[in-house]
Amino acid sequence: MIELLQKFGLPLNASAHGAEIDSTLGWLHLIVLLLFVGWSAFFLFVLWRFRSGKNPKADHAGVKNHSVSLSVEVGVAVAEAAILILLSIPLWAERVGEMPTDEDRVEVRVVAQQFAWNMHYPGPDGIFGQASPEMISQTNPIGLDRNSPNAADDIISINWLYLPKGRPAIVHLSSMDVIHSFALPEMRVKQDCIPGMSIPIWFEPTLTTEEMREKKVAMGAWDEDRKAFLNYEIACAQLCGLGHYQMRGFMEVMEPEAFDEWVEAESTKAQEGGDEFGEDEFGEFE
Ligand SMILES: [Cu+2]
Repeated sequence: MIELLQKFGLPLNASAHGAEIDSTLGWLHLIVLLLFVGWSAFFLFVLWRFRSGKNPKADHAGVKNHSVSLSVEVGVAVAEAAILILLSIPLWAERVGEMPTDEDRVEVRVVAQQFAWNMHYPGPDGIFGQASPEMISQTNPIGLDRNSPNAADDIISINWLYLPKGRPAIVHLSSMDVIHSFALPEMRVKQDCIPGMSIPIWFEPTLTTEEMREKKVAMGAWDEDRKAFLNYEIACAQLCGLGHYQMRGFMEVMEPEAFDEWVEAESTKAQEGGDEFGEDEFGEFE
């Protein structure tokens, strides 16, 4: 079933909880397919049963026995309620309930704006520095106050999210202007970013960017333009303005050791007063 969905464009799964989402998606498609076949058969039956050749005069009384139609309707409602109550709600509750408290979890703030994704890491101390709207400028898109406590080692990046493989990632989503939606197709993650709210989501990447590329090559999908995989992408899944189409970010999933090194290096760079939004950052984005 999942292979079939992949043939129709479902991206490969690269997160720990993704298989559950895919199986729910599979059941959903199966049940909707059954409904489609059932209703189509009923439609054809009605066309034949009430054809004008057999029914030259309209019958204004119509059907008198409703027991068959009632049981079909109840059956459909029960099936749909089962998808919602037994499959979807438990899965959803698991995602939005308790956030993981593992020692090795990674927390990031992602601040959406027209039309970019701003990433804010707490740095090696694990505590976010203060950000305030008054501090926002061309070079400081989230308004981070470098002089506030715990802010000196914070890391900021634009349109590139870096995460380690095999460790839970908690992303705190917010927006600076309108409603955006943070979508990571391979992670089976999609959540609206709403102005005035900080919404946490969490997932655990299971394949590094490099492993995903290798998997795609092994599948023989590399040469087909549509399926070629260069990077995990962040899509804005909510029409958010004229530049909505440009709101495309990237995610790099690294080995945990490489990620720790990256945090160390970027944090040092920030503390030495290096401009995080130097040419290389924009160069990569181009
Ligand atoms: Cu957007």
